[in-house]
Amino acid sequence: MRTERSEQLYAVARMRMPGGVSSPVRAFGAVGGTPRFIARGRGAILEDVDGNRYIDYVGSWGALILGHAHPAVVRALREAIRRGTSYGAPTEAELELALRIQEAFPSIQKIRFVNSGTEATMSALRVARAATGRSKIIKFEGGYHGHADFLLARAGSGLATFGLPDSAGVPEAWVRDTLVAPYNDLDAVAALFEQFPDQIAAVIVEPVAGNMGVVPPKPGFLKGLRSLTRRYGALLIFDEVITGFRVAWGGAQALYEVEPDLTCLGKIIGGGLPVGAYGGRADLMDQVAPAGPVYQAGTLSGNPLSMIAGRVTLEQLTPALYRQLEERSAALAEGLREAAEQAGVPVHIHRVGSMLSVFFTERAVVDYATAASTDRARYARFFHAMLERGIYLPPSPLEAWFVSAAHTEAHIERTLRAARAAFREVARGIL
Ligand code: KE4
Repeated sequence: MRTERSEQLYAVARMRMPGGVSSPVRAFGAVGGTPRFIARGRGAILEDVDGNRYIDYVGSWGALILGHAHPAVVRALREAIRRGTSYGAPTEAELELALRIQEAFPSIQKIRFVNSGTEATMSALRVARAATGRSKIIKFEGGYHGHADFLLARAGSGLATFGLPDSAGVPEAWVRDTLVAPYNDLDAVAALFEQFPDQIAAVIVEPVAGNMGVVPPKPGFLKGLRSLTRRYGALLIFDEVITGFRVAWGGAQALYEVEPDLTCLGKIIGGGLPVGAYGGRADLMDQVAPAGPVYQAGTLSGNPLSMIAGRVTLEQLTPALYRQLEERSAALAEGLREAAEQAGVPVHIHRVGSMLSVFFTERAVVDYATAASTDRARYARFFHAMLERGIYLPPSPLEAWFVSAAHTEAHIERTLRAARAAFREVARGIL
């Protein structure tokens, strides 16, 4: 596979941008090799600057549930951009998207749009601290909620990949109120509430963890968080930046029938353009300026292009489409399981809807500690064996694969054919 152009661009990029990328996980740090500079995407296919084509399972980290350059999204944006890109004023487009999100998420009585998942979680936690008058929060080890300083305490995603429990540049004082519990461990959460009974403003959780690889909630875990937070007067915040509209039309809160007080969204609701949102109970959201004393603002918040791309995307998410995503994703996961077994490579494959992960470990994976036991060298070997065969996976064992509406049965079959060969390569490395 020729990669000269990517290599040339990467050499220059590293001189001009930290690590040559705009976000750490893209630098292939966990798998090695040269990140591919992408020239275009269409449907399930990415094409890099050397002309190599790949079936894409990153999907811009989950944002592109319809695949790349969906015709309806492109048409709507082409039309919208003629009217300008941003006015810094209210528009009907943001209201239309708000209404559609609220149809799917009844718990979101009021919503505020921002420009990233980071802003969404940071702001939701500010609301929680204002509404409760409390300072502490609980997050989970391996949970990633964006890069707000006080959340970079044993986060997931890029940080988990690099094993950096905390980031440089974050004063110890700023994470002192950030309590961390193992994911899926209700007893640990109960113990923190007993230790700080009236000091915890909120628990923030990925209702399906996607930043330590995909780790589903154990039965009762989310309902247990709901009852603990109610008992101690804390708020429950679902970070559905990945799971919102991914695992179901109404997100994980619909799938697991647990209603949080606040929800954070991103990715899919922007249709591939910059977006984030937070929302929930009206009494809480009415704390947000200018309705209330919690300040939060943003130049491009609610910009018409993101709003329109998001609305048009949600309009395509029909029950039939979710059935198709379920079928294709189940076929992929089952095929991967069989391929690994045939090659004699021990793996655990986790899937919720159209997000999934392959863990190269014999241990059951239930939290970050067990997810981190996945064999990174084997994943790196598998990643490159798949990349060479035209399959573009997340360049980290602690991220999620995403199946889009554009992935056909033929794409899945081609992926499984590559996986059979890639698992055999991994097996040869084991022997
Ligand atoms: P952004 O600020 O990157 O838009 O969203 C932060 C965020 C918040 N919550 C969850 C559950 C998330 O997964 C994310 C961002 N996800 C990562 C990858 N898993 C984005 C990819 C990257 O960092 O480059």
